[in-house]
Amino acid sequence: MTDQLATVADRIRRARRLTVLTGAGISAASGVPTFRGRDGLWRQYRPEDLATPEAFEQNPRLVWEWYDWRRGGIADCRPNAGHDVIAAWSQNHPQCRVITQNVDDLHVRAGTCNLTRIHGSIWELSCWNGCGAASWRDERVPLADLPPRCSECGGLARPAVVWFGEALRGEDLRAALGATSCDVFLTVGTSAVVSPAARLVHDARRGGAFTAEINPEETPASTAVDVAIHGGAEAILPRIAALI
Ligand code: BV8
Repeated sequence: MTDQLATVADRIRRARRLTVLTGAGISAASGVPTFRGRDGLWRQYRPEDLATPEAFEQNPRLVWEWYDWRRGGIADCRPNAGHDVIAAWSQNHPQCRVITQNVDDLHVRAGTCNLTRIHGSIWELSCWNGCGAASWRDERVPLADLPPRCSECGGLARPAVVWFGEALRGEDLRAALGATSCDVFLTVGTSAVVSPAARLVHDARRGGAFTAEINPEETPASTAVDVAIHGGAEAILPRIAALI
């Protein structure tokens, strides 16, 4: 593994453009449950049954109870050493872009620059009726009212996240696709099963990027990347940073 770390560090040192894609695994060490891990959210609830517009249409209170429960579990979580390394690269590396699938905002709390949250934020809400109100931030746990209301039209508010079956916001998708034009593409802590995020590492590789994965487990991306490092992001990223 030491050779792998040295290779990745050397590539990052020489890279003009660095892109980092993260998934739920980067927040695991912070205590945020992953989606598909042993203690993941999928165990207690089936997110593909709840994180959808259909589920919200049918039972907004149940979906909000699930999000309120998740928000309560995330509220006291803090960025870990993996978030901090990525934040430092985003601040110091000339062209470092960070694309996250996570909605926990731990990259935001870590001070990450050039960050695109392609699935939105669990701390932001928007109007379900689409009355035109801009999305707003509400970090109260628990929320005062379930389901919360839009302050503009009084209608239902929804979590400002991208649900399964919903399109990503245009500007986020463009930013993510643009970030695949890079010299080094790191995919960190994602099971690489949710599209379009799972496609990005392949787009980067086709564009000539050096690609590396950091994950304790094998994923569908492991055989496609140049280097697959088996380990936790909170341990591996500081070791790579120390070699740059
Ligand atoms: C779209 C926000 C098109 C909500 C999320 C069949 C039916 C219906 C849809 C589809 C289908 N087949 C494909 C689709 C498309 C679908 C999809 O990909 N589904 C999957 C399940 C097959 N995608 C979509 O619907 C997307 N939209 O395609 O739009 C379109 C176009 C026009 C018009 C309409 C539609 C939207 C997808 C966004 C869904 N929203 N989140 C919420 O959070 O409540 S996705 C959700 O999964 C999270 O954002 C999460 O980040 C994401 C991906 O999961 P991971 O991050 O990878 O997490 P996971 O637990 O899976 O893995 C964790 C990894 O970490 C593991 O590998 C583990 O080993 C590793 N790990 C653990 N510890 C560590 C670690 N790694 C490093 N260090 C550690 N310490």
